[in-house]
Amino acid sequence: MAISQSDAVQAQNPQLIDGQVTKIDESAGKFTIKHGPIKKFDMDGMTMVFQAQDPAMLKSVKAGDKVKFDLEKIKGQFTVTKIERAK
Ligand SMILES: [Cu+2]
Repeated sequence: MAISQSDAVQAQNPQLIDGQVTKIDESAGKFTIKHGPIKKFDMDGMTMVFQAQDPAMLKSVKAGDKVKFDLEKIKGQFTVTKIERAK
């Protein structure tokens, strides 16, 4: 009953949401993201505008980039708290 280390599944953060940035509005501090289903907010896939928690996030990705991101509801507003380019 040997367990092969090579069978180890690459860990993925299950909380990150798949999406694609369609627009970045630096003056408003917002992203438009076409996102996949978001279980924690009971949302299906759609395109919507999100506040960036940190303005630097707006420079870390470009329109057209596939991304993985995390979302929180802060003061009633959906806010991207983390975003990274998908590999
Ligand atoms: Cu949505």
